[in-house]
Amino acid sequence: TALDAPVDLTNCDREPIHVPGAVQPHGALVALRGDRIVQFSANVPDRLGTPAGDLLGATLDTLLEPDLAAQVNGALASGELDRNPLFLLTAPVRDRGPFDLTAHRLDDLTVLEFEPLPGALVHADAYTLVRGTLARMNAAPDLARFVEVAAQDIQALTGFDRVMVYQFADDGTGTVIAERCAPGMTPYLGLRYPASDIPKQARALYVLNMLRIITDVNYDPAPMLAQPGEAALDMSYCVLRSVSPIHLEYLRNMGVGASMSISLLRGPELWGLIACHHNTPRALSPNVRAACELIGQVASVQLSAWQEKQDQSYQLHLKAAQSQLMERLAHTPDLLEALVGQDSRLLDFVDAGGAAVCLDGQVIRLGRTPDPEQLRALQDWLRTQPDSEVLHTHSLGELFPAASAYAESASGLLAVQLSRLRGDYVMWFRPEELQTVAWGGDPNKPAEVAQDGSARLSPRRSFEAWQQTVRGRSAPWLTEEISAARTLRRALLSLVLRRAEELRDLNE
Ligand code: BLA
Repeated sequence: TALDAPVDLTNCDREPIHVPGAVQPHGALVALRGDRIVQFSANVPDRLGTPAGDLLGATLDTLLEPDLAAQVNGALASGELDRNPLFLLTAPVRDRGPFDLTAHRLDDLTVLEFEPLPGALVHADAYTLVRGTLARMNAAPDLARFVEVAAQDIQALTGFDRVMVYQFADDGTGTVIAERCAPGMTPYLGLRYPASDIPKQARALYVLNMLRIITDVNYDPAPMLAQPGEAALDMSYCVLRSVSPIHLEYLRNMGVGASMSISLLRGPELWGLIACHHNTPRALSPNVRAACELIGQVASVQLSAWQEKQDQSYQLHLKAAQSQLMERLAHTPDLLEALVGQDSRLLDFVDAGGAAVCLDGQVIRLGRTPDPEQLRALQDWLRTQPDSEVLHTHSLGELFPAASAYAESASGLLAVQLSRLRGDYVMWFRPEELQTVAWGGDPNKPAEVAQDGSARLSPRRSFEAWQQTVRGRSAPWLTEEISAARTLRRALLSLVLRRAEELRDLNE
């Protein structure tokens, strides 16, 4: 599904980057179905020395010396190369010098990629280095040191001028949390970047494929040529995949000559990237890339463990507060007393700054809350909200403008509805978290119109730090907190129901 309209800011998340129809031209690509060539990059004749007219429908013998072709065919047929991607060999191709040859299978196709040896750019002993890295990452006492080790060692392994660990927040923005850069370069450490800098189809691709490299941001793509009727090649797993022109422009505007990034996953989700820049073009051999991927994979597992540990201890704390409250509800006949009486842990229940219980026309407040009159207005507004059995927001003022007046104490609201009719609610409030965010460039100007006045948008050119103070927002409510509120709602409703029945029985 090629895009008809030119790619711009409004549709760049629809650019089908996995089927670019071209490769980065320092290497060459050939795709086979069975033993026949069905697609190749237009630079194969130039790079590998076979005339274009001889390729489609031919076997590998046309392309490689008979010995080498036999070796590759044998390896592909042996079935021992079932892992994807397959690393085959370093081999001379005719008189064109040695190439690194890698292969992978996708559906019924076999894709061969030829890359010229990067010569001096191969690290002498990747294995020893990676072994050291794994030990150092293992010994890191905390997440901060851990990502520091990752940045430092990826730089040592690859020689990139700048290596950053980039972490995504829930809203898709990303912050540079660790960095190593060559002397004289402006550091990006601590800067935050808008979610739109890495569109969602790119994030999805980066979950499938852990590593991508742009060897020279100034390249002219080599288009793919295919047999009639052949679908455009899915390059999700190709190392030579030609990348989005928008992103190339972005990198050029940043003064970058080459770029590589390695995915950091937490379970099935993209947690972050190890992003690398070089001031000039840079290629890495397949074994150095494989070492980078290994570090990325191990780092992903360890990151997940760090986060799990953090989450678990908080969840234990929540559970304790929650079971205490449930206990009180079971033993204290008066609901209000159980919720807000002495030693109540209602505030701890979801780690709030304040809470209010509106029940049977009474309003009881704990901690920092809006004043009673403001609470009544909020209650009225809540009653007009559809589907609001449990309503949560970390920027109440955006939904209910009157709340801006008390943003300081209550930018976050988690409200449990007991009876919309009577206006019975339990509410928790979170204070404003004044955040000063250092953006890498003005986030409100993600693009500018090209100089010739055309409508085509290009990424913003300013990468100067841009300060913004975010107001009217609290820390977000966590999934566990929201589900605890749902549980409390069910418990309260069944209590209310039981008491109504008891009352009825008494009256009968
Ligand atoms: C891809 N954007 C990327 C990638 C990064 C960034 C790391 C992954 C590819 C790579 O390794 O180079 C963003 N790079 C950054 C950021 C920093 C950095 C934030 O170094 C900070 C220091 N990009 C835009 C806009 C669009 C866009 C406005 O800024 C679209 C209109 C698109 N970015 C875009 C696309 C890709 C991308 C399409 C995918 C490139 C590909 O893999 O083909």
